[in-house]
Amino acid sequence: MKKQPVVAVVGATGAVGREILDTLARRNFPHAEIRALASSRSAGTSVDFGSKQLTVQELTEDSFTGVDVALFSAGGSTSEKFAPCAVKAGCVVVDNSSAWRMDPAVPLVVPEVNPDDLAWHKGIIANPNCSTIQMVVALKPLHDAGRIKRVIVSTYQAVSGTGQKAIKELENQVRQLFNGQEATNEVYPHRIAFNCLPQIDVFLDNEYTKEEMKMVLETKKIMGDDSIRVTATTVRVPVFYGHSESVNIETEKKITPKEARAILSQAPGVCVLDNPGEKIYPMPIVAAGEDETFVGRIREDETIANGLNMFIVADNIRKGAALNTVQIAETLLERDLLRVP
Ligand code: NAP
Ligand code: 3JN
Repeated sequence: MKKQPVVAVVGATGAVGREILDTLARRNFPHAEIRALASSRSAGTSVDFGSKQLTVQELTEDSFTGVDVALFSAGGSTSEKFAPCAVKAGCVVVDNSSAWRMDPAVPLVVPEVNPDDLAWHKGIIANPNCSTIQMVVALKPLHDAGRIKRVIVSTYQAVSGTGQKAIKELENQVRQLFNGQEATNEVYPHRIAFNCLPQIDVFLDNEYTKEEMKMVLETKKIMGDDSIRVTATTVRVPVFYGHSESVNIETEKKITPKEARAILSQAPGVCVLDNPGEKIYPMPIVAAGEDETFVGRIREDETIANGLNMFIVADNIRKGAALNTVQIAETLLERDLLRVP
């Protein structure tokens, strides 16, 4: 593509959509026009794009005329309905929802891990779940070094992963409790302030949540290795920005903690923060507002021959959603793949 692309942001008023606009502006994404789209509820309002303001337009089937790339973050049902319209109009879609992630005809991409999968896109590229993204950014270089056989992950996920309403719910509950009032909840099934909820998304027939199964299935697809066994427990915690993960891996070939630190220090998108003596390790307050995936507390799992434990933290709205989406669009542009085959 020689001309500068016309870009549409679908869900531009949401937590992820606003961060996509900020990321496009911050990284000087080449563009002839940026179109901010959302539902009729917010049509006519404005959103920030760098120092400019964009007027939000209502998303309709005709919104994609003349658009080269559309970055979707307006939920799965919106993606299911409108992504095919966009592709029909000749627009490449990068979709943040789970609607297309496990479709065998749709690449599921983390640019640091499997950028070559972009080559076989047919118009839609799926952005993985935030918890999966930060885990595979850290695990891929270790898989390449020693082949990961099994992953056990427990997450500590921020409320921003649920969107604007959940951010407000935590704020309100903290205010209510400090004022001696009862905390009210609408978004989550229980109080989130000063609590942890071992439920993210709905429960499935196998007693795992949908979020847990997203981590299991998406990890295998992105790493291109169905034989990796993954089991997950996903937990919502009263943190605003930054998902944390306790990750245990078993590898075929031994990797010592020192070797893991050296490998991860060279890995794209990873920042090793691992100096326990100085109380240096990843935390949400370190990762919030940053692009990198932070890894620390790297240590041997002494219960098995080839095991490692680590703690992985990233900004779920940045690397977990907006940044990864924009990096996909940047890679499509660099590789001249910004067209529907
Ligand atoms: P949010 O803050 O609630 O924002 C939702 C956005 O979607 C708003 O812009 C909203 O527009 C728009 N929208 C909703 N229904 C629409 C419709 N029928 N037509 C057009 N626009 C519509 O949620 P969020 O946190 O930004 O998340 C949005 C979606 O992104 C999620 O549902 C999920 O699929 C995806 N997501 C992915 C990850 C990840 O792990 N990669 C993380 C978070 C979110 P209005 O202002 O007009 O209501
Ligand atoms: O809860 C989180 O921390 C991440 C949430 C992601 C999310 C929220 C609503 C719908 C998703 C997702 O990306 O998997 C979806 C969805 O299924 O599209």
